[in-house]
Amino acid sequence: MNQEVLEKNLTVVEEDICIRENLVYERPSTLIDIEMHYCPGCGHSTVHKILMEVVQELGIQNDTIGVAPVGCSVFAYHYLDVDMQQAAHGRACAVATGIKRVLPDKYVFTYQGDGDLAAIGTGETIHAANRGENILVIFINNGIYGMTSGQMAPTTIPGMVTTTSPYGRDVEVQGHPLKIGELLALLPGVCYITRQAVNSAANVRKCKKAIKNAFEYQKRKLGFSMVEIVSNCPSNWKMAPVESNKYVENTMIPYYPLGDIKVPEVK
Ligand SMILES: Cc1ncc(C[n+]2csc(CCOP(=O)(O)OP(=O)(O)O)c2C)c(N)n1
Ligand code: SF4
Ligand SMILES: [Mg+2]
Repeated sequence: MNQEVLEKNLTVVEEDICIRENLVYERPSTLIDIEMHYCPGCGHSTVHKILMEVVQELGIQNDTIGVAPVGCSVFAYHYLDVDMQQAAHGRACAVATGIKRVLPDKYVFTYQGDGDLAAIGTGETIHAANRGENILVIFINNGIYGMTSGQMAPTTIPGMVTTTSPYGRDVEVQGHPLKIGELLALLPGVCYITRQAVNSAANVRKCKKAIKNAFEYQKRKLGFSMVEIVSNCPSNWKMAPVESNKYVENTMIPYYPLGDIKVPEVK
């Protein structure tokens, strides 16, 4: 209990208001109370929290099924208190397709990194989107293979240093980064594509709203949705968390502009 509550002789209701006013962090009941394995300042943990806040606020915990990837978020099922299925590397959209087709009334989402979704899983992602599978893809774009210690990903931006592009990504040699959001938006089966970020409080709020929209579109059976989240990897970027969030703002977002790329025709 904080000092203000202890010092004042408050009624139970006043005490509750006082505690809430001073509240800066609250774990949603849908997020398991266990220490996460993510590096300090990593965007994965922020996204886990807002994703589970949305599930809690929509009251869909018992009707939601997530598919975990291979990547740093491989253990997402330890934290997200909904039914979860582990997919092989890159295959989350295929697994989610099967789950959704068998259980069409459930809310089904995948949670995937850029190596998982945009490299080994490009085929599964594009075909699920093209078929208009009524699933939500949460796509964490940190421009790197985090789990395997920082190799170049298809999303690594030009000039970005990784262990396999030590002089910075050279588009003449390694090609241009894949803008998966813009690519998928071209497909008729796709209902909603938005690019968000979690590097600032304002962006976290917008990102949460986008995830909520996507679940609502899924409820209305509008088709494939993807919320791409431009995120950080302080460890492999070799930056402190605050510096990595500045890099997201100043270097990643100019390349991957935020906002809706495709929205349903009938909102
Ligand atoms: C079939 C297969 N190929 C390669 C790997 C090695 N591998 C594990 S995670 C990963 C990439 C992870 O990067 P990303 O999906 O961007 O997730 P992040 O760790 O950055 O969140 C790779 C290549 C594997 N586990 N299985
Ligand atoms: S290696 Fe990078 S992506 Fe993985 S948990 Fe650490 S900071 Fe996050
Ligand atoms: Mg990654």
